[in-house]
Amino acid sequence: MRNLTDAEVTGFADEIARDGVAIMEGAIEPDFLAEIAAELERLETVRPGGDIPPGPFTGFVTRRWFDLLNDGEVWQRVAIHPWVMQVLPKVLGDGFLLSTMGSAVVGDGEAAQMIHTDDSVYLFPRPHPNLVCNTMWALSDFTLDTGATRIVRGSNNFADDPDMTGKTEYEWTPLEMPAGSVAFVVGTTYHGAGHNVSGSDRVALTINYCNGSMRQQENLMMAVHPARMLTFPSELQDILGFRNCKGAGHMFAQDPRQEMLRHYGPADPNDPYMERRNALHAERLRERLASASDDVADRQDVQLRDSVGNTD
Ligand SMILES: O=C(O)CCC(=O)C(=O)O
Repeated sequence: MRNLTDAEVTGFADEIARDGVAIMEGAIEPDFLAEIAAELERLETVRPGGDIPPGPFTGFVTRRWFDLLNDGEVWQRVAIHPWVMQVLPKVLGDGFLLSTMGSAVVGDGEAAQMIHTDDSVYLFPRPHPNLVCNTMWALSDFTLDTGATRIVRGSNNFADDPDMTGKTEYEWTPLEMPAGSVAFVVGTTYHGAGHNVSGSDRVALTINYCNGSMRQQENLMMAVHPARMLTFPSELQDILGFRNCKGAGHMFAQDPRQEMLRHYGPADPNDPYMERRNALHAERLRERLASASDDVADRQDVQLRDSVGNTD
């Protein structure tokens, strides 16, 4: 794949600063897209229904798989997409990190998600520097009918965070883009998944990055066995947290990889836990279901029975 020109990188960064969003069409080459789609199909068989129980915010017929770096090798390439890696330093600064990787396969009939921002996970009042930049990967067409993300353009420059009571109507536009596109959605932009009335899945990924001074949303450093992480491409290791950011992230005031090699090396892609990980799927979801509120639990229970079998 060719690199973006400097003018293209600047163009995307300017658009993100102005509108809070920018679309790169043709960013996912057809073979790459097919590999990701096949991996999602595999996940549907090993962890049916996604990794989190259905709920009002995450969706009732939306499949979200996480901890993807412990799945197929393709996710390592998704995390360091060359165009994304070119644009992000202009949005988040040089020490940016991978924050969370998930699928967002929005099933037919899913209601629209509440309008929210992705940096609300950090309790900093506006205005603040960019803390988060999400990338929405369209593996199928994003249209109004398929539930394209609803975007409030320019809201990244609003003075306040969105009203999360659900009482405020925002003027949104659908993030329409053809399959194969990747859209940047900066963390301050008001947005939410749309209502899917298309009769089929809206297949997408949300690959989310943060400023290097922030804690990552998914606990990526603890999720992947250190010896396995040492087999990842160094660019991916960097954004997992091995690259120091202004002195944060060091071990003995040096790049942590040097000490990790002594402690855990040599690099080894095999993690015996992985054998059990998928098998524990139903147990994990059941435990979470037990702590869900009653109204949600009734709906979740039906979903869970469908996805992982009897919950009794
Ligand atoms: O799937 C989408 O269109 C947006 C998803 C999203 O914003 C979220 O889950 O936080």
